[in-house]
Amino acid sequence: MRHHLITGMSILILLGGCSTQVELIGKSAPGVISFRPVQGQKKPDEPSSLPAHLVLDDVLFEDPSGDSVLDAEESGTLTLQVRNDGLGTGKVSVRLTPLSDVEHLSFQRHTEVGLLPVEEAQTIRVPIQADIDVADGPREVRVEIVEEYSRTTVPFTFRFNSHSLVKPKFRVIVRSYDDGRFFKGNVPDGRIQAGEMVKVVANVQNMGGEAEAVAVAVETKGEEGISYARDLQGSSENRFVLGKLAPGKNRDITFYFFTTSVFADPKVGITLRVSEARGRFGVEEELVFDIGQSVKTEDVLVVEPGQKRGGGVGAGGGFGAVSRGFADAARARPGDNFWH
Ligand SMILES: [Ca+2]
Ligand SMILES: [Ca+2]
Repeated sequence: MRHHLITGMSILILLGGCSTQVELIGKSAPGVISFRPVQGQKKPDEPSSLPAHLVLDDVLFEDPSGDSVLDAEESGTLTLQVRNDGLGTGKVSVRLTPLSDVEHLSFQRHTEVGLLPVEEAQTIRVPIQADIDVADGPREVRVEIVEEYSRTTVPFTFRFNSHSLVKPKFRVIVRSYDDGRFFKGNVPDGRIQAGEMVKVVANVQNMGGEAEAVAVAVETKGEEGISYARDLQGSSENRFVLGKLAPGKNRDITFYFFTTSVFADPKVGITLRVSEARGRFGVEEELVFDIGQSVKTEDVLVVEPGQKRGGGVGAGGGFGAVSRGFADAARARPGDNFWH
């Protein structure tokens, strides 16, 4: 049974100043020991016999829109290029500690990276997400690349800006209408009379930020004496799918309404309900057609493209700025402010 006690143990053999680690393997018969070189590989969490030394070669922040600002609903990536120029394998993790308000931002506070052998580099990616309710503001996060065996850290302050959502804002107008001869009962005088069939070209314009899955439902709210038709074939389909509506873009929708000849109300109200993918920026607008009157039509407004907000990764954005203090930082030890 004696051999079982040494099976799996490690022996450090010093060869002319170089160290080679070997590991006993198998269940050798008593008195016979077989071994093979481990070639730098160690069991997990087994500290290296020589110290690692981590160097932060590069820091990069990327975001989907490419403006280096973390916009609402974006997921950016903080990329760290770490190299071990020490003498032993390092065990690497990354710790992020908020130094500013990080409400509506989410990121892993601690990420295990794993073992980093001597002379090897590792790219570490830390996702940072901003949800829909994130506010405008500068943000600061303390980033520590930790070498777990020696408990040394490479710390720096990562600064970036977050921007709140530019909300979609819909404008609904009557662009044009027609009480013409397509229906023989019409009096084509530009005024709305009871008993007429009116063709309406309504327009939905996005005056705000990006909108997806935009749809419009046209409703007469079941009011008696008013009927809706999508076309002159009599389709009752009242939902118009507009899809993506970029800032400043607009789309026409065309539909018809008609009233009975005994329609007594002073006005016809048609409700347009605009919805979008996020489910919270839709609008409901009533288009009003006064009986006996002509209808006020409006033009689509020209929307200036929104001023692109600057900011970037802020003061700490450039790697030059971020890299200040690396040399000192790398020597930080437990008990220093760098740790915990
Ligand atoms: Ca962005
Ligand atoms: Ca008329």
